[in-house]
Amino acid sequence: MALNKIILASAIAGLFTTSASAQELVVKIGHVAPTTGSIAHLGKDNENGFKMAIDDLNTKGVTIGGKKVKFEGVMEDDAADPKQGTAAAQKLVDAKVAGVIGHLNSGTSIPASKIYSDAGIPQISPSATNPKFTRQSFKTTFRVVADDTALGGTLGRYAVNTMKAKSIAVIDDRTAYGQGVADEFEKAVKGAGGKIVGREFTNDKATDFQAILTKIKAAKPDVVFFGGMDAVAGPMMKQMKTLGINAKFMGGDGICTEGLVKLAGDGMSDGQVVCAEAGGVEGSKKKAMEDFKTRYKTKYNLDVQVYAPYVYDATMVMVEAMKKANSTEPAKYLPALSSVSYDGVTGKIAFDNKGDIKNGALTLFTYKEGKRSEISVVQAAAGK
Ligand code: ABU
Repeated sequence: MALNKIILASAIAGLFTTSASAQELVVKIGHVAPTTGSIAHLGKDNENGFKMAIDDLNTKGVTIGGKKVKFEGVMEDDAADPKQGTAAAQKLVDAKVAGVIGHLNSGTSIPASKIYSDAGIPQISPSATNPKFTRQSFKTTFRVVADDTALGGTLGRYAVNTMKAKSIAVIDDRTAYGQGVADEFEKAVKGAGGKIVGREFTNDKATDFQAILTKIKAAKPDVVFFGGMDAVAGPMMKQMKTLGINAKFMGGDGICTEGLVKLAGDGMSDGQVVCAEAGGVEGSKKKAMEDFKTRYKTKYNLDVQVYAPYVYDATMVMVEAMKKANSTEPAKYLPALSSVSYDGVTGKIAFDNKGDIKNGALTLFTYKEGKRSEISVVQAAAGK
């Protein structure tokens, strides 16, 4: 009798176990960033933000359509190269991911967006700021940061109206982001009545800027704006110092990183740099962002570079749409993503009809004593 009871209990337990595991749904979410190459420190920062979101979701537990979901991150490296970007996108489509967070760069996010659109897979970039990204009429394309019109426009007006710059030189790295943000900056400077005394370009792998900086020195600018990333900006600032170019240095979110301090070394002086992150929180919302940065530091023993909180929120907002739609199928949760409203660590996230964040903000920063130091948060819409 006792033996029969044990057999029956085991059978019931077995049935329960089988049924519980049948109720678990594995959902793959892709992530792409350059985790090799000169901005690998930024790509890894993004990837860490993504892994933190996946870990938090799995720890907390998410149930969708009556099934417990186990999220699986599928991470790809595009090396910030447009060709590798499209190859990574195709790999993720073939792996049947339910959505993609990325890419980091505009130059990779834009070509990859067509691949995701053709496959009907939602893509949220945490950092690609070229306006074209969301202006291709793709229903699957979203971003959680303000764009280069806001970044370049705000910085251009700030240079003329607040910094009272009289003569401004502009350099860009000819990438979709660098050239785009520099063009917007130049337009805003001219619109505010400022004077552009030089426009030069380099590339995103360059290390020697002697030729263009010598030309710029002759134009005697009081501000040099660089459209590009911190890996190029750092050595450029060092060479400006060597050449005796005593100008303020401005740039968009691509240079506005914790890493710029090390990359510029003694080429950076206190208050010399003014840059903008393509997002920002004020007042009571700051606590969530600060808490995120503390948790990130504890988990990875690293400081956030710039984009990790935006990657974290992009992942969370995608899952929020899945929960709202009660489905992880792209075609079913995509409409919910378009109309989502989510309070994240980077503020409120809701999208306009292009897939751009509504009411995006910017944060102006400088650097003091080797640390990024906030100047102010401004509303991006006011800058457009
Ligand atoms: N937004 C700055 C870096 C990423 C990009 O747009 O290329």
